[in-house]
Amino acid sequence: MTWRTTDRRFKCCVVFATAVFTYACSAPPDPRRTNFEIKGKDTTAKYDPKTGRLKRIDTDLNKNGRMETFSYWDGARVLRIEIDKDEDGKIDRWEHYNDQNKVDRVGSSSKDDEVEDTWTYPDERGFLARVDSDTDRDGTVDKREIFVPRDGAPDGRVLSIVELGLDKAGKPARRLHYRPDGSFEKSEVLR
Ligand SMILES: [Ca+2]
Ligand SMILES: [Ca+2]
Ligand SMILES: [Ca+2]
Repeated sequence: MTWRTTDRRFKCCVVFATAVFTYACSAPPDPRRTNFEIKGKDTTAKYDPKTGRLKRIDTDLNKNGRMETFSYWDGARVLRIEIDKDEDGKIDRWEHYNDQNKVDRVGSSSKDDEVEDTWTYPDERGFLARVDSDTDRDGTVDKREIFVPRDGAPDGRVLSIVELGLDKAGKPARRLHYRPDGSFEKSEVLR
């Protein structure tokens, strides 16, 4: 997934996070009385039997009778939200959260086979900042795209740098630079 220019924001995460946080923070029935699972109409919440802490919420967000959104929790902290957007039984979006319950990165699968190989990072304002890819799917990110604000459009983003051949330490073999208008500027060979 590559955007040369984009206005994309991470709005959907915010909407969903608000919905599940509202759920997580409202006082559920005592989970010890419900075998550590509480079923609602569109939501099932599961609790750790040992600690009683919230572990997971399954949600039918679009209310069509099928759960497609699965969030993983440690008490009031959301760790990860997995979403099967097209409801084909395979997860296609992984939202990873930091310790402030904010989106750190969003994972996706380029082959739609439930293997995360692309991660999109927002900046502090929620705009696209970076895309990391594991193009050969060996478990190590090998490509990085960096986006910057577009000239004259503070809410727009444009691709600025592409790093290729990243090693395990994250050092690139090549770096491509793009001008603010999106045109190619130069290529550096780094090793
Ligand atoms: Ca659904
Ligand atoms: Ca799917
Ligand atoms: Ca790789």
